[in-house]
Amino acid sequence: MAPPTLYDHPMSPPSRLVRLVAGIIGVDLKVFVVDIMDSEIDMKSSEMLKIFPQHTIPALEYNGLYLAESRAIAMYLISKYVKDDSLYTKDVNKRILVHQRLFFDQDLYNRIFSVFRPKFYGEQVDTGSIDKVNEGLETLNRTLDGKQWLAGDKITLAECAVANSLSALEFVPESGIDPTKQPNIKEWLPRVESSHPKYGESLKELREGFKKMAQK
Ligand SMILES: N[C@@H](CCC(=O)N[C@@H](CS)C(=O)NCC(=O)O)C(=O)O
Repeated sequence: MAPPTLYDHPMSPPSRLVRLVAGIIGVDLKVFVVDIMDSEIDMKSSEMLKIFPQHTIPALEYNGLYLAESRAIAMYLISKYVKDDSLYTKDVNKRILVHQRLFFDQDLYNRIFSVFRPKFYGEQVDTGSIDKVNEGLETLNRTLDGKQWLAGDKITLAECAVANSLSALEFVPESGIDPTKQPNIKEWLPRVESSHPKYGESLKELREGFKKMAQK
């Protein structure tokens, strides 16, 4: 059977989460890169909205299923292709903690987005947005107090999501936001990144992409 189709872009942080998770669990996806910055592409046309229900990338298409939201796509891929309990346990009392962290991550990522979005448009970042990211990092740091992992005693999908969100901060070093100023994050992040070679590959791809963008 044909693999699911992923519509994404290698420099879109939510897209990178799906690529990372697919890589870790070893699922081959048919990938179509969509350049949402291309003015020729109308993401809000009725044809496009069928594939991109929220006019956003990433989006997944599989046997008549059209799915938006990177975290939901990642949950779907793990639920469908991973038979054991790794990354996304089937135990509801443990799984709900993974969900909680994923909802937290959605909010954290939106805060981070408010800091790097202005750079794309040559605008100034306001200090309030920077404060909100730092406040989110303090919460993350507290969540990790006395813990190795975010949700339970094993690495989960929450780690993929939060580490991926934090990597987007590499785009805005001038913001002065440094997650590793928080002691628990400083210990946790390398633990996550060394847990699977796909993290290193994802970061390398991101850094090369940033370099190319800066040259432009
Ligand atoms: N919460 C969504 C966010 C997706 C998102 O905002 N994607 C951006 C690219 S990084 C996009 O497609 N923006 C186009 C738009 O909002 O119309 C997710 O995690 O998938």
